[in-house]
Amino acid sequence: MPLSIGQKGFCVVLGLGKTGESIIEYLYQKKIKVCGMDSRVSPPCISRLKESFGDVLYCLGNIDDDLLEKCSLIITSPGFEYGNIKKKYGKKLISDIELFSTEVKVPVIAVTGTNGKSTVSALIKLVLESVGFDVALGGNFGRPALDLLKEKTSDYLILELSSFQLENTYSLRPFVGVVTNISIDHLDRHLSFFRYKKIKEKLFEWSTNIVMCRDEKYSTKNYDAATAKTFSINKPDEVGFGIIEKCNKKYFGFDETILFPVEDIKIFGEHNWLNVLAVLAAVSNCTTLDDEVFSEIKKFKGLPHRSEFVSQINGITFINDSKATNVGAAIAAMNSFFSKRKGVLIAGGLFKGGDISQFVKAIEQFCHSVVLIGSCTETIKSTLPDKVICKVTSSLRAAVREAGLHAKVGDTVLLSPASSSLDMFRNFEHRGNIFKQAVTQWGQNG
Ligand code: UMA
Ligand code: ADP
Repeated sequence: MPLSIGQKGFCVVLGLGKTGESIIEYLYQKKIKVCGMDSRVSPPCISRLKESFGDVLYCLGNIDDDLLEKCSLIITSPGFEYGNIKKKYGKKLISDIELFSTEVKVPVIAVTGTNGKSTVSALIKLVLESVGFDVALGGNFGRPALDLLKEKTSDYLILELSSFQLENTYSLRPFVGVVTNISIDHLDRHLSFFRYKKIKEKLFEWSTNIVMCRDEKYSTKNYDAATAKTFSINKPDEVGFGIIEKCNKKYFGFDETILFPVEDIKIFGEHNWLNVLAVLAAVSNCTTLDDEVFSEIKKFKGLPHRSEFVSQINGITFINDSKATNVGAAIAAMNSFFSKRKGVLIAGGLFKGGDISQFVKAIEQFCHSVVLIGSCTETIKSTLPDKVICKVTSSLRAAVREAGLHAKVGDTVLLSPASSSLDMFRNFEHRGNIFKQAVTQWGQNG
């Protein structure tokens, strides 16, 4: 267990992005001496930081080992690749989530998992608000966790947590902990699936009420009927949510109770059924599952860049799933959009590591054509069978034009890259927005 905030000495904050800024503000208000470090010479928020917290020491363009040695605590941003710093100073290295955990008084609903975190977190917030709770949401969702401590009237704080944020966290004890699913991701950072999985599984130990998927291998080991609320794409059971089939119609259900028809929700695909079941299980720890809850879930149209309908042009449907940055997410999207009819997939980018063979198997099953972009095109192309048409383009706009050439009336063109966007775009939102513009342009020109 790392040291607590040094009363004597000073703290070092690694990374001066959104998280770094929130940590500096937090420590500054507590009158703790702090030094902010960033490997960039001019991180985006540096002028704002210097204006608001002028007497903080900023170390830019390099990481000063001498200061790391002398400080009493190092607090890292999730995206900061600390490599040797962790090896050398691991005992005094913590995350912003650890700081948050030592201070928070309000019950926390923590959501982690490989895919579906944002969708589940956003929907939990909407549902709890609809029944009258005051709720704030942050963490990986965008608003740093320490900012949430400013919310003085909240009944619940919802934290979307990435593996990077859970990694140097020790004291978080959520009232509800949701693990949506676990599949291969971020191998570039965690090096092995085992290590990545172990980090996510911390929530099983820490949460008073755990919510998890019965269909996943990880859950069998951690399944504790006494405290767990589980969900499954199959039939519900006495402690679990699931899908009930009656007279050829599917319903969300708990035990033997039918809750509402699956066809009433607006978000698309079986993966979103699982997300809805996770939300039902999570909020059942806070409120009664009644029509008010169900109607909020039915209204939810989903978040941008996640299985987002863009338009239908000349009988071809375009879907923006830019947030699918790993293999598991892209397979879930293909399964949703191409299960009745094969379509055209646009994929590729900066590959984070994952089971390429599963991805290729899904492409073979679901796609008649694939258009590849980004730095991992060769990795994917070399493994594809000849029967799938495969084209490589140098830009996303060209990929949309190429996809348009191969799509037939009635087909869907799906951007679901299975890779991060950082080799060609600022982030997944930038990639999704360029895709949407390219589709509109294609419609006007084609
Ligand atoms: N930096 C260095 N050296 C490095 C790496 C980064 O100095 O080796 C510096 C950068 O120059 C930059 C700062 O560190 O100034 C950036 O820190 P950061 O990448 O942690 O960015 P933040 O702005 O603090 O955003 C982080 C999360 N980013 C990552 O985990 C990469 C945001 O999640 C999160 O919303 C935010 O904190 C608030 O909690 C984004 C994300 O991409 C959405 N998450 C990944 C994902 O969803 O897959 C995990
Ligand atoms: P996260 O915050 O974990 O990245 P999101 O809700 O933003 O999750 O969804 C990201 C992508 O993951 C979506 O674009 C979709 O392709 C896929 N996805 C969403 N929910 C699930 C799920 N339950 N299982 C598998 N894939 C999913």
